[in-house]
Amino acid sequence: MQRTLSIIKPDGVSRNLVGEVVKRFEENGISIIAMKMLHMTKAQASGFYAVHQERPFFGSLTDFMSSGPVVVMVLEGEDVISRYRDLMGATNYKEAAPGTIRHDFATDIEKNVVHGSDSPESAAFEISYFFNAFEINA
Ligand code: 3AN
Repeated sequence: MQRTLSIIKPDGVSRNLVGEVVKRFEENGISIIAMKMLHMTKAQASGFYAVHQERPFFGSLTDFMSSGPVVVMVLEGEDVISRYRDLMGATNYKEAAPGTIRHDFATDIEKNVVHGSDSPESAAFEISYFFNAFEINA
């Protein structure tokens, strides 16, 4: 069993896509074992994306991620890190395969509806960034 962090980004929440994303997890046998809505400060978004701090899009990305509420979830399942990344689709929605969340809903390379951890190490960091042990219903 593996865990990963999912974020429905501010564009996904404001466009009423929470149910659509959650439905895709439930239909694909991915369990949601923790979930909450929160609105990050710019500093909190910068801490979350610290690995990208040298990238040219860092300022814009952290402005966007702190622009409105997000829904954060811990997902659990076999091989869930790569299974969830397959459901999300490529970072650039123009390259995302039909039927993926980003292909179906993203409008921009930055405003691409969802985030998912890319490795077991980043999943551990990202889950602990938002959830304590009491909030995870294992
Ligand atoms: P992913 O979310 O697919 O793992 P990362 O980790 O490479 O992609 O990038 C993190 C986030 O940064 C992306 N979800 C997207 O919002 C934003 N991003 C990535 N590449 C670009 C880019 N070239 N221009 C603007 N924003 C980007």
